[in-house]
Amino acid sequence: MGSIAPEISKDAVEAAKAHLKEEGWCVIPNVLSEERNKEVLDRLWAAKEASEKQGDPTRLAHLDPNESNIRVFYLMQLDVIFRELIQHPLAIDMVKSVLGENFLISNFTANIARPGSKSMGLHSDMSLVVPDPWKEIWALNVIWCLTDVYHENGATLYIPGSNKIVYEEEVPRNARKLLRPFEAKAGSIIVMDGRVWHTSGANITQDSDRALLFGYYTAPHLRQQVNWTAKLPEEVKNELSPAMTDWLGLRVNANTGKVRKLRYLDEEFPEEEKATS
Ligand SMILES: O=C(O)CCC(=O)C(=O)O
Repeated sequence: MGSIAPEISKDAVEAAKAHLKEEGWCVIPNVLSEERNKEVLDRLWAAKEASEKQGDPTRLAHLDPNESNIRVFYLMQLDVIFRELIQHPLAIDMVKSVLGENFLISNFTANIARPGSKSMGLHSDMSLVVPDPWKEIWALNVIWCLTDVYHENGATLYIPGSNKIVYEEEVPRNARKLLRPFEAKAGSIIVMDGRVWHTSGANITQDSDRALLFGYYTAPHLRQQVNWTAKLPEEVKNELSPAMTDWLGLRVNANTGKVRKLRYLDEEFPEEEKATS
């Protein structure tokens, strides 16, 4: 395999990992060229049409307060370009730096916040898939910025320091006042620890879309948000690499021996020790 991201220095990647570890997030600019970014954005709009055509809605009223948010839920089923992005070497390197070698791809979705869109519910991504306490990072998002992202066009809003929240009751009652935008240029990725409390911002511009893709990766003992075995067509499954087959949880075995390695009783607790205890 070539270098992880030729256009980004090793030092910049290491600095980003350190920031992610401490603050719960980092921004890495220039991951996609202008040309590639435009291609992905164009294909996102095509995926939106394809999603609606096959009966998967692009608006969910329980998620977003009005029709100005466009959601595309099954990106990896819709276009190979999204299967390429979800396994981008830099994204995978960031994921492994937090979750280790074993992880699953839980979901890969888009949220285009068009002018007039408003905030969804405040949440951390871990709080959606596992109850508290959240003592370890078992999930993270790699967010692809397909447009410039800034406060006025609905940048994701997060609570600084909320990656340290362990119990739901610690979420501050004045959360609204604490929210800050993740701002980044088109072509950047934002990596967000699954414990960070956040929401989508309101897009108060007249004519500027905010398009983000959310690649959601989790520890292998957490059930994925999508059952990819059911959702991916056979021809797509057949062309996946062995690594993608693992990451999508498509093999027969699922949650086996990923957290604790079993050792025979006689090896771990030999008879002599049993007799003396
Ligand atoms: O669109 C955003 O800024 C946030 C979306 C989000 O957090 C979600 O869909 O879970």
